[in-house]
Amino acid sequence: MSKFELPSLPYSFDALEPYIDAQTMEIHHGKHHGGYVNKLNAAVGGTELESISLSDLMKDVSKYPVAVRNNGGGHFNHSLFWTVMGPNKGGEPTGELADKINSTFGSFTDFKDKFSTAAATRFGSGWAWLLVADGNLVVTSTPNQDNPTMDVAEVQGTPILGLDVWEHAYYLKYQNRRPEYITNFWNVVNWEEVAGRFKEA
Ligand code: MN3
Repeated sequence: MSKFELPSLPYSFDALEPYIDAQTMEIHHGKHHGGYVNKLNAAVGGTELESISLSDLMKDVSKYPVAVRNNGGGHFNHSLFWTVMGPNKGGEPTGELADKINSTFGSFTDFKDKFSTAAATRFGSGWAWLLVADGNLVVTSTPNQDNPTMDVAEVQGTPILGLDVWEHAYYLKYQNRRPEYITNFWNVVNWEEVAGRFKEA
């Protein structure tokens, strides 16, 4: 049992201040992400799903109980989310990723606008994504804890950047001001990590 584990945060809870506050990070990581891990383990424990990797669970998620979709998605999404942020980050990507963003979206500013709009217009709870599909960069969003690696996703591919727009991700600091949270997110994006994921996609 306890097959899946909550990964430790790669920085301190207050590392993303003032953009994301320490209390939000502590609750978000420990209670929310921790809760998805516990519920995922409960859903697969003692079943044949226990031997299947998280990425394989995502790929065929339509075949499994909805608890796997919700909590497996929650575990997958947050595990990515923590790593694509960091202290003293932000700025702009460089190298191949920067070139691809420019050729796909026109400019880095155009890309940011498109991603921010996807994040702001996702109704209710969900995620905004930058993903790679057939070598192309695509911006999309998903509801709840769905992600582009799931067979149920409208737009499928390998996510390289994700933004959690559930209220639990920003409400303590921003209340209903989701657009302000999205604007500030750009100050903590770890572009080295995103570029590494782009290379591997
Ligand atoms: Mn969350």
